[in-house]
Amino acid sequence: MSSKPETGSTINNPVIPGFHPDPSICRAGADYYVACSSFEYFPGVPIFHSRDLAHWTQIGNALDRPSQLSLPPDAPSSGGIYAPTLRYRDGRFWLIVTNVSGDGNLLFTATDPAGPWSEPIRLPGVQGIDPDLAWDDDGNCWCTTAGVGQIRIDPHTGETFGAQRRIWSGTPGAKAPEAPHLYRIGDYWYLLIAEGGTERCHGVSIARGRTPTGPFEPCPANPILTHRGTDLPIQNTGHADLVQAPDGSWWMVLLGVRPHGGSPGWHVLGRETFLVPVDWVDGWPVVGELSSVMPAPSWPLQPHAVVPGRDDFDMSELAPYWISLRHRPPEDCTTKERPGWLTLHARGESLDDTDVTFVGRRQQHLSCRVRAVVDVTEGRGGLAVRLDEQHHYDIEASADEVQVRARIGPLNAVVASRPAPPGPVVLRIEVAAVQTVNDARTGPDTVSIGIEEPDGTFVELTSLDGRYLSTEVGGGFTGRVIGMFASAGSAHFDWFEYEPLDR
Ligand code: 6LW
Repeated sequence: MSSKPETGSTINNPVIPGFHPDPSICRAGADYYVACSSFEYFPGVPIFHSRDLAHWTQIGNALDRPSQLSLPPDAPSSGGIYAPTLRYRDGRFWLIVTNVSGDGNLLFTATDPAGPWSEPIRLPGVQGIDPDLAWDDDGNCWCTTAGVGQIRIDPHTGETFGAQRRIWSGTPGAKAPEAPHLYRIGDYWYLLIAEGGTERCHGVSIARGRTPTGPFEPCPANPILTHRGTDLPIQNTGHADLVQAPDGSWWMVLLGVRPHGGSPGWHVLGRETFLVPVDWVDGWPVVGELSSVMPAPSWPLQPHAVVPGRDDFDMSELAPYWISLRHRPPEDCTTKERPGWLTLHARGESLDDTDVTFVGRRQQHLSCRVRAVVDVTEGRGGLAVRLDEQHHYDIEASADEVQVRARIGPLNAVVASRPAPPGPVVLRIEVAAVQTVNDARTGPDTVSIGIEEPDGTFVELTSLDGRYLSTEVGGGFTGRVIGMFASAGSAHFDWFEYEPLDR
C-alpha cells in the first residue's frame, strides 16, 4: 500500500510497508501470494496478492476465526503468531505457522488464499518455530524448523515420523539459525536460513545438499545477503524466501527495517517486506542490491491498487487491513448497530489493558496523518498509536473532556487536556519523520496529537517524541498500529482517514 503508484522502470521498497515481517512467498501460475506473521493481532496472518511482485494487495487474513487463532488475554504482545510458510502444491495452498501463545505449530489449507482457510491441523510432534514445508519426489513432506531441525510429517493429519533431527547449524559462531526454507532447484536441495538474530546483525545464508535431509554444504559466500555493519537505510535484513517467476528469473522477499533519526536509529514501522532480485552463479544464488528504489522487473507492472485512505464504515464487514488485539468479539465491534458508523463497546479501560476494544491499521509510512470522528455521548474512546500495552500515545474523548495520555514503560500520564467541543469530535494524529539530524540524539519522528475545530483548524494538544514508540525502545517483533478504541461504554466512529505524507 505505497502512497503513490510506481511508474516507469523503478519500484519502491518495501513492497509491503508497515509491520509485515517474516514474509513467505509462493506462486500459482501468474499469481504470487505472500503471508506474514501477525503476533498478538486478530485476525492473523495477512495474505497479499500480486501479479508483478512489485504491487501487492491484501486479500484477506488466513486466521480469521477463533477456532483457528486462539490468543488468551495473557498472550503477550509480540507473542502469538510467529513466522509462516506459504506454499502451493497440486492446486492447494498450504500454510504452516507457530502460535507461541497457543497450540504451537499449526497447518492450514485453502483452495483460495483469500480464504476461507481450513481448521488447524495440529503438529504436536513438531518442535520449534519458523516451520517450513517441502515435498520430495516421492511425495514425502519435510517440515524444517529453526535450529535447523527437520522431521517428516503427514500434512493431512499432522502425524510425524521418526525423530526431529538437526540438519544444519548455520555459520559457526552466528546466532539464531532460523527461518529455514527448503527448495529443490536443479540437482540440489537448497536450505535458506536467517542467522545473526533479527536485529542489526541479521543476515541470509544458504547451504545445499543432494537430498532433502542433507548433508548440506554451506555457500562459500555466506551470508548471501546482509546489511550488518553498513550505513545503508535498510537494516536488519533477513528472514527471506525465494520464488521463481514464470520467465525463469528468481526473486527474494525478506524482512528489513528503516531506522530513522540519530544514533542508534529507531524503526517505528516494524519489520517490513522487501523485494530483491537473485541470480544463480555456479549453482549458488547471488542476491542483487537491495535498495529503497529498485529497477522494476522486466515484465509490465500491474496497476497499483492503492488502498483508500478513508473508511466510512458503510460495509457490513471490516476491510482485511483492520486488526484488533487477540480477539474481536462481533458484539463489541460492529458496523451493524449504527449504519455508517463503527461502534466499539468497551472491554478494557485503556490501551494498557490486553483486551481493550481496539481496531487499528498498521502505520505504513514514516510520515502520515490520521483523522477520525468519534461520538462519545455513550462512553469514552478515541485514537491511539500503539506499539504494545506499555508503549502507546492516546487521545481519548469523553462527553466533557479530551485528554492525551502517554504510556512509556513505567510512566503513564495525562500530558494534555481541554474541554470537549459539543457533538462528535474530529481527532487527529500527525506523525512527522525527522528530515535532518543535527544531533545524534534526534529521535525518528514527532507525534502531534489534537482535535479539529468545526472549520477544520487543527488544535494541537501536544507533540511527543516518537522514539518511545519504536522497537529500539519498546522491544518486540511488531510495529506501530494506529487505531480506534473504546475505553468506557460505547464509542461510535463515523469515519477514519489515513493519509500518507512521505516525501
Ligand atoms: C521469527 C524468527 C524471527 O519467528 O523473528 O526474523 C521471529 N526472525 O524467524 C518473530 O518474527
